Amino acid sequence: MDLYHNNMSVCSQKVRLVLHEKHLKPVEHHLNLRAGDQNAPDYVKMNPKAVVPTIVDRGQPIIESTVICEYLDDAYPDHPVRPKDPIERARMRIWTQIPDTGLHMACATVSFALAFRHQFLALGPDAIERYAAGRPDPAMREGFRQRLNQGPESAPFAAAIKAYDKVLTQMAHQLDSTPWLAGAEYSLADVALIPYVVRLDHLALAWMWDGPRASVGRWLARCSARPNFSAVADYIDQKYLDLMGPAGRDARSRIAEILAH
Ligand SMILES: N[C@@H](CCC(=O)N[C@@H](CS)C(=O)NCC(=O)O)C(=O)O
Repeated sequence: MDLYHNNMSVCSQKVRLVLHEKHLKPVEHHLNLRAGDQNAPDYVKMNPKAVVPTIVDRGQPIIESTVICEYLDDAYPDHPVRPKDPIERARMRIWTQIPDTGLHMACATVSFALAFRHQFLALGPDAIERYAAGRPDPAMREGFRQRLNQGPESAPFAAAIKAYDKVLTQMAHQLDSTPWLAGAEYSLADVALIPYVVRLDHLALAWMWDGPRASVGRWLARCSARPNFSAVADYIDQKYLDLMGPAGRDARSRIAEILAH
């Protein structure tokens, strides 16, 4: 099996969490997303949206992290990551949809506004243009250009913080009564949400689950103590943390203001 991924990408973290849980060791191909490796024509043939991750197994490329995670559990059933109980499995799927129906975009918007756009802006206008031109789809090019101008004062940032906040409330509600998101067992529900909560932590925004949502912090501690968390911890790029932590700390009062309205 081959894995095309990026060390800090949330969707790659999801897939690696499942691979590590199952003790599967694919050949890893690390893509530098700032250099535009994901736009290379050979990669776009496998993943037409030019995003990571992609796995190639049995000669077939498989894309979309949620689909990949379920594929891995179908193809490699040892160390299952889906509850047997149909009710819990349905609940698991409600959680795994959450990134795909809004949280992933919210995470990208928040991460870009606070930190990632500064990485691009530091590259200078020529490199930015080369990167934008390499995106395979005009809507993606436009979205990327817009994001470069959207800082923490922008309306999309406020909407993204509110979307994140809503998910944290939903998580706390569930985790007040069960140890894991789908119920009694660790599952793809937890895998789907871990990277998004870790991202807030990397942005020094863990205060968002202080107080009535403290069950989210206890859940994150339980997730981090599991051996498969090496799929996140062993791939951390310190340069990203050095950028994200201070940026998130600087935005605390702006975020508190958004959440107060
Ligand atoms: N729905 C896709 C989203 C994949 C995605 O957006 N990946 C990001 C990293 S987490 C990416 O490759 N971004 C590259 C870019 O924006 O240029 C999935 O779940 O696999």
